[in-house]
Amino acid sequence: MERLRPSRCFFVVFCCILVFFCSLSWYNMKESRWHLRAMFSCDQHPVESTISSLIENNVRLDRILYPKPETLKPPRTDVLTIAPWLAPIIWNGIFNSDILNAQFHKRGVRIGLTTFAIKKYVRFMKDFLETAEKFFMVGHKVNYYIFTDRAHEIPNITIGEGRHIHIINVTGYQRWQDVTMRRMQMIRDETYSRFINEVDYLVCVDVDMRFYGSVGVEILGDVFGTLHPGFFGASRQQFTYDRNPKSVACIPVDEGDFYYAGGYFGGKIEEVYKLTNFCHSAMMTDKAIGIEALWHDESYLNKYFLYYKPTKILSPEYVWNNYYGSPAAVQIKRFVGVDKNYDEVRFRR
Ligand code: 5GW
Ligand code: MN
Repeated sequence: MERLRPSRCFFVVFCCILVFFCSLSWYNMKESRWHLRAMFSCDQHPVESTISSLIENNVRLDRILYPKPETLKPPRTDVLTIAPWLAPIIWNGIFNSDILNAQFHKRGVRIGLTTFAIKKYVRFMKDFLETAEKFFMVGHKVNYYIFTDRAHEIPNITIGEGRHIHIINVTGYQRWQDVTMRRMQMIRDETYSRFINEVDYLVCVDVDMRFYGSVGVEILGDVFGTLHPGFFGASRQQFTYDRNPKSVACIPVDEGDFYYAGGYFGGKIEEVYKLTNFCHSAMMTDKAIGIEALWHDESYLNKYFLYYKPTKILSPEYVWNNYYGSPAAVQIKRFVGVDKNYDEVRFRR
């Protein structure tokens, strides 16, 4: 019998070892398919890309001096400052504007303020804009979006640097209920076609208002609503939600967190799209069976916020009305309803 040549012997041993390692690594690969997939599906390691962008942008670390937050001494104990779903409720005294401004400036945030001045409501525009220039998002990039059917009556006001007024021509609806309710549809449509390219956040407010105090980036968040000044101390039963089970806006008496004001909401563009799209669609569903919720757009907004909780909640400081007096909890009235001469401004209500 011919003896196995040493070279052939080595070859056989080599093959055995190769087969062993191949099967071992195949087994490992099978166990960690996700790992392989992750390796091939990521173009770039996320941490590496973040770090390289940090280096490129030469990030500055600015020193800011301010009093230390005191864990055992909350700044406000007279009001609720956080909802059970961990959304902060913004009251005077609980935030530091210097810290917030510094954070938002670094991001170069762009803010859109939408309002409607249809028919006789153009008369509120001058005070609204003049006071907004003094108090609304001072030092930030602001676009005013004014929906109106009387563009030529919008006053010419000098606007600060980085701020612009944009007029959006719309036709006014005959019924006043439609004037207020169709705001949801118009904001939704402009959000989709325009706002998404121009701003990061939207703040959507009534026009029959005036700013008296600072309204800054503390209000910004994914999606925010505002506590109605007439109901922040009220019980569920007292909330004027729509109670008609046939309406999409219906909220049963054993549900509800807060009563939110129809005249002040906002958030990131995508969230405002979702909110306004829900409210408009719900209104159309009701309209098809001949119903309209008790407080119009406000009722649908309250229904939305019951199931899609706002991530930030503004205290009534942000939508006050002087016929609610001056309760101790409201230390600043930042944005206040202007007295309307009901017969003159409104035709019927
Ligand atoms: C007119 C008559 C009755 C109700 C609303 C209007 C109306 C509202 C109008 O003719 N033109 C107009 O632009 N609006 C817009 O809808 C304004 O932006 C106004 O701030 C918003 C909501 O209507 P308000 O302010 O009369 O509603 P409340 O609940 O603040 O009294
Ligand atoms: Mn109003």
